[in-house]
Amino acid sequence: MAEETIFSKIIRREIPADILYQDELVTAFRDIFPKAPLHILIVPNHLIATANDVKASDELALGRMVTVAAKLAAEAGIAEDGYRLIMNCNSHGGQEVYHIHMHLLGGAPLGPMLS
Ligand code: DGP
Repeated sequence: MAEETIFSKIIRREIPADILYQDELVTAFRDIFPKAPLHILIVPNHLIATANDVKASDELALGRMVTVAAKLAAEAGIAEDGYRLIMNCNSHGGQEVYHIHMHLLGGAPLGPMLS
């Protein structure tokens, strides 16, 4: 059983975060250490630790994460120029918070992915 992280407290609004979107499946909030002019995290409301733990029953929430990312990118005016969606998995992927999340990064040219 995965342990809750700080993201569960953000989702339940027990600690402060700049929440931009929330529905019954997902929550989106600004990353506290932004790596781009726009850096938003989109997370499922229920705890899934990593991409390795995703089950078929999670597909609705995971799909919603993408549609919400696109909606927030459009609202921020960066959809046409483009943006990057990233999900890190485990240590080699650079995952630090073990509540699966999608990074939405944009607002400037981001350069090649693996530079
Ligand atoms: P990752 O390395 O993929 O696990 O990214 C975790 C991100 O979470 C990292 O960019 C910083 C962000 N983060 C960590 N703690 C907090 C927090 O308490 N609040 C917010 N808004 N972001 C956080």
